[in-house]
This record gives sequence, C-alpha cells and structure tokens, in this order.
Amino acid sequence: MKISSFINGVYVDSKEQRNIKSPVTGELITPYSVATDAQVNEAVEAARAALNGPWGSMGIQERVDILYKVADGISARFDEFLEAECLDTGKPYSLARHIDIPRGAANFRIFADTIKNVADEAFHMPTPDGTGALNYTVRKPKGVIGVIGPWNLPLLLMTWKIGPALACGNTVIVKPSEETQLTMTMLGEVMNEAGVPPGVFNTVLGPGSRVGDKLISHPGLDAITFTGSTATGERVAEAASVGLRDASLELGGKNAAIVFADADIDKAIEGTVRSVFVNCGQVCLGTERVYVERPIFDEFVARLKAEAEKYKFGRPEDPETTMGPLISATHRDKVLSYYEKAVEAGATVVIGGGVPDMPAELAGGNWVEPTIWTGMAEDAIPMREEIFGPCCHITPFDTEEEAVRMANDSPYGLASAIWTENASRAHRVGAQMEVGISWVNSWFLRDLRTPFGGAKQSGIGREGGHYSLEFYTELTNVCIKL
Ligand code: 6OD
Repeated sequence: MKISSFINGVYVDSKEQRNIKSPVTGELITPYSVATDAQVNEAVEAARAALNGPWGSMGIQERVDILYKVADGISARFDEFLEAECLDTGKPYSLARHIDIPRGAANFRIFADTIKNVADEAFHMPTPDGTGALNYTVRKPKGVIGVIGPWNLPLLLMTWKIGPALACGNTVIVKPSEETQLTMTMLGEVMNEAGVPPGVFNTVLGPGSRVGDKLISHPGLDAITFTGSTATGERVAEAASVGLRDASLELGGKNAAIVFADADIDKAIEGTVRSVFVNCGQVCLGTERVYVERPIFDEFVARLKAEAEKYKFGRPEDPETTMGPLISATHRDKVLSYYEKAVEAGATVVIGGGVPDMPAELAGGNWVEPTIWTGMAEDAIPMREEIFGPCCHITPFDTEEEAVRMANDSPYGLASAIWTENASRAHRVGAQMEVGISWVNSWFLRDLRTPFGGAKQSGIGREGGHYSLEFYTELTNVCIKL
C-alpha cells in the first residue's frame, strides 16, 4: 500500500518522499510521502468539519457501534497488522502477536464500553429561599485533538489515545513517529470500512521537527496528547500553552525494581528479565535500575545473567527469535554511548556491553547486546538518564528504607516493580514509590480502567478508564434553580 497521510477519508500524496528503513537489515522498506504544511492545515480543517458535522451530532450508541467495528476491523486483519508492525519495528512476531495487536483492538472496545457506561454527577443544593437547586454535569467532546506517539509500541500506544478520543466524540489528527507509520496508515482503511465519517480520523506523516511542530503549534487544535521523550514533551507543553490548550503527557522513565530477600525468586527473575529486555528494552515502563537485598544479590545477578544469555536475535517472523534490534541507527548509537559511559563510570559488565556478531544479511540492522552492570555509583550518568535499551544495573541494599530511598532518587517517576512475599511490605513499599504505576510481584499487568501516567519528569496527567474521559471531554455544569 502507499504510505501517505490520510486526510478527510482519503490518502494524499505529496512531492516530498522519504524512506523508511528496516531496523532488522538497514534496507529500504518503502518510501512515504511527507505531509506538506497545507496538508496539515487540511487535516485540521477536516477534523473541525467532522466535529461540527456528522460525528459531533451522532448519538453515543451509534458511535460505540462504529468503534466496535474498528476493533473488529483490526482483529479481522490481525496478520496484516502483525506483519506491518514487525516490519516497522523489527520486534519478534511472538511479542507483537500477544501484546501490540490485541491491545490495538482492545483499546477501541474498552473505551467504547467506558463511554457507554459512564454516569453523570448530580449535586442537590439548598438555597436560602428553600426551593433548592440541582446541578448536573454534561460531558462534551473537547474538540479537535492532536495525537502524537512513539515508535516502540506504535499501534498499542496510538490506539490507547485514539480509542478514548473518538469514544468521547472528538476528532483526531494523528502524527505517528516517522520511524513507524505503517499501522497508523492501515488504520485509515479500517476506519473507512467501519463507517467512521471522513475527517474524524486523520494522519499526517513526516518528521517531528517539521510536521509534528506544525501540528502542535496549529491554533485549530483544542488539545494535544503525547507519548514520548521528556525533552519532546516539554516542547509539546510549550506549544500547548499558546492558546491555553490542554496537554496530556506520557514521558520517559528510569524505572526501578526492588527485589527483597523474601521474594519468590523464580517469579522475581522471570518478571525482571521481561521488564528489562522485552522489546529490546524499548518500553517506557521498562526496568533500568534493579535493587536487590544483599543476601540474594549474588544469586540474583548470576540468574539474571543466565537468562540474558538465552536471548536469540533474528528476523521477526522466525519463531526462535526472542530479541529484535533497536529501532534505528541513531538510537543504537545513543544506547551504545551509554554502554561506554557505564564502563567510564567504573561499571562491572556482567554480560553484553557491545554489538553482537550477526550473519551478513542482518549485519546492517541495529543490534545491541543485552547488558547487565553492577558496581556503578547511584549518581553515575547511566544511572540517572533513560537509556531505552536492553540493559540494567543491579545494586545491593541492606534495609527497606535504603532501597526505597535509592529507587525514589530519580528525576523520573513513571513505574516501579517490587518483589516480596510479605503482604505488609507489599502495601507499605508499593504505596511509597514516587511513581504513577507501582507494581508488586508483576510488571506491565494492565487493567485499562486504572490511571496510567507518570510523576515528576515522567509526565503530566493520567489516562485510562474514566481518567481518559477527564482529558478527552469538557464538562459543563448545568445549575437549575428549582
Ligand atoms: O499499556 C499502556 O496503556 C501503555 N500506555 C503502555 C506504555 C508503554 C510505554 O512504552
């Protein structure tokens, strides 16, 4: 299929073509058309017209039925979405089959259900004359929403925002990462087939520095929702402040895991391996700092190393593959620069630290080794900054207070994972974590009704369940004097 922006229900080409490269081989996958400034304007106008037209006036049940059809449309084309997502990202089919594509469909179903079942609040109020008044809230769509997302879980993370935005009656202009545009492009076809009116769902493709900037500074947007790096999140917040538009920001993390000596060590190893290495470490919720109670430290390090040794690089479609490449050569250089900085900071490299030897046909891909360090000081640069690669540092601790203090000593506050079989400690430590999402004896266990978002530099706002409705709707309080 042609890879171009989707505006007002049709795909639109432009003269400027850029190339999408395979992270697996470095070869060209396909050219795509970069959206022009005029096309960004057209997308915003189309979204406004749809909001003021058929979509804005549609009843909730009809909207919900259409969103179920979108979910069904993704499920019906499961294999095509799977292939496209893995072509773009290089991630193993075995991963995307279980996480990315099912969640892509679920994000429409769940938010259709949420909007159908939400109740409005009413406040009965006494008045001096004794007749009283009734207040009730009316939820309205916020308007035209800019949706900007990352390359690590493209379908999952974009639909996590598009699902609730559309369920609440908004219209969207979606700007996927330039690295991963295939599944968002396919979603245009699915929207048309599901009967989503033209202009409700639009995409604009291109580099963030041009197309993204043009979109976020467009005065026609009523709100912006963004998932990505903290640095870009600050730019989005700045742009959104002009005209006082609302912004929801899901940003970076430097997430900690704390493993107590009373943990079920098998479960702690299994969960930590996943949280460090899944998707080649490119998950905002991923663990990069592991704190292990001293009596089990040596055993834990040895077992995590043994698990890391089992990873198999390869093509996404190969059922043996358990680790893909990083998304781009630029990102690989960044991750490798942290591998160097760790050594400069005195780290002991337990495993990895470099680039694996790959067969000739895959040598152009962005491969890096899964890497574990010990021995770094807590203030070393690789301990403070988000790396977003398949790596972690393991630090021993002696007391609960020390572990909590070190885990919380971070500019970020997205997620954490505590491993303990002591129920009191689970509650006590779980609640002390300065993060948006504190897991105990699990990681990435998601109930989509729960608030998702970060503290500190990991973001502003929460999405999920009715928290998404807070962002994607505007409340009007109607006060009726009785
Ligand atoms: O599971 C989700 O809803 C979610 N927003 C995951 C984010 C992962 C970040 O890489």
